[in-house]
Amino acid sequence: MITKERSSSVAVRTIQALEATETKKHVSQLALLGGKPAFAEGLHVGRPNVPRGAARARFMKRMTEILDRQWLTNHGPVVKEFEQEIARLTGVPHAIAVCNATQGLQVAAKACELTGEVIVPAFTFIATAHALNWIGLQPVFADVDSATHSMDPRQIEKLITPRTSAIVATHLWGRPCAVEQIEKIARWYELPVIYDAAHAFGCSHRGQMIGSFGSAEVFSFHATKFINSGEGGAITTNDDELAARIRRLVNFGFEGFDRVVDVGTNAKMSEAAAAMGLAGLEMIDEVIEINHKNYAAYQAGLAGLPGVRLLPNDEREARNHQYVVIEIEADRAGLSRDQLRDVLWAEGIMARRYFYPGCHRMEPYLTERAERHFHQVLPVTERLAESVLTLPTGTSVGADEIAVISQIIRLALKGAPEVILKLTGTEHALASAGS
Ligand code: T4K
Repeated sequence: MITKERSSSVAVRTIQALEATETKKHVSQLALLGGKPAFAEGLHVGRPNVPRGAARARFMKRMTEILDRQWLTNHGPVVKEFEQEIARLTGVPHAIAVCNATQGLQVAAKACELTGEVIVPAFTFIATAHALNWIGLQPVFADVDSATHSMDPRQIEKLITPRTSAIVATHLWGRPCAVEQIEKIARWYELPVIYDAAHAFGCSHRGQMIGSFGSAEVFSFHATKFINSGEGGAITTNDDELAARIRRLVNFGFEGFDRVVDVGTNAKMSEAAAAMGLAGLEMIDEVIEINHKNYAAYQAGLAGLPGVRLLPNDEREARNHQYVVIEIEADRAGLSRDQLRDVLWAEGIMARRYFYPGCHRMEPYLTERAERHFHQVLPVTERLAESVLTLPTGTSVGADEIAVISQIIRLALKGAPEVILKLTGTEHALASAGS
């Protein structure tokens, strides 16, 4: 295995795969079957894009200024600058920085005065549902659309009851959900829509930036997001009154000194986090370009593989390409998603089965549904939970690593019977894999 550091202004890549590219030509060389792992150090989904070179120097300078100023949080100048940049890039009048998107969703829900039930997609990160549950709301799960992986608008109406107070839809993988259809239903039933836009910073829908839809949208700048502030997020809105309320709620309900007018929380972003976020924004075009190239490399590497579907991206729209998502159709691929994941993990390719097993199958929702004898069928969520795998991208990987990953997937599918035999330890597997 070769380990060689290479860096540009943002790329933080460890080229560890060259030998593997040259040598992994036969199934028996797969690490699962006794070969050497391709990536000794591990390739992760969600490896942070950290500032390098000039961007790092500017980040360090900002940190020094923060320390010298002795103003560390509570809407300091760096947070204000970060908010202005978010507002500018999303084209909204109001962006309120928060400590993470989970709190952001809670604050947005409180600001919109949600009560009772809220319709959410079942196939999303658990934070979408938990954020609402945490403030006493009941998430009601809607199935998602096969093509977009986001909430299927056709499933919404049948879930609306007199207790429904809102729709919270996710733009999963940074691909916009069915905004028009969802908002049409919401208007008819006079429900606010909040978007969980945790994945969708820098993305557009019909030429309009995500951030400007619904009552409010909530971004995440967690370490694993393509723009990160360590922990962090932002709520964006076009609504002046709602923005003023959100600002109060983020800061304990204060309106000026000594005057509390609302039950608020502490969801403020710190100056250090904002400095990291600004460093990310300075690199945004470069990071998106790297992600886009990585996506194209996967497209080429995985082309023609039966049963492997790389989720397409609409090239006419702005996309951040921060998630590379494949669906494995086990019958055609010869391996199930989980079997392929086992092959990849053995190689140090830490592909993730986001968002298995679906929110409705996690606690407390699983037990609640069983207790209510609520046997709602969510066929698309169930299928995606068994078939989706996200692959490493970002500034830590490049064409060399992606060629190796693709070749390993190719070899694994070619040698499916041996892989299954190894994983299950039964001769029977060979027969069933061949059928
Ligand atoms: N809504 C949606 C749709 C979301 O996806 C999320 C978060 C939220 C809301 C809530 O946003 P925040 O409240 O977090 O702002 C990760 C993230 O923690 C989470 O933010 C993210 N979505 C979710 C999709 O992924 P895990 O449990 O997969 O994280 P973890 O610790 O396994 O990290 C993923 C990989 O990243 C690791 O294998 C290694 C790498 N990593 C991670 C960190 C934190 C690093 O290399 N360095 C790091 O510092 O949830």
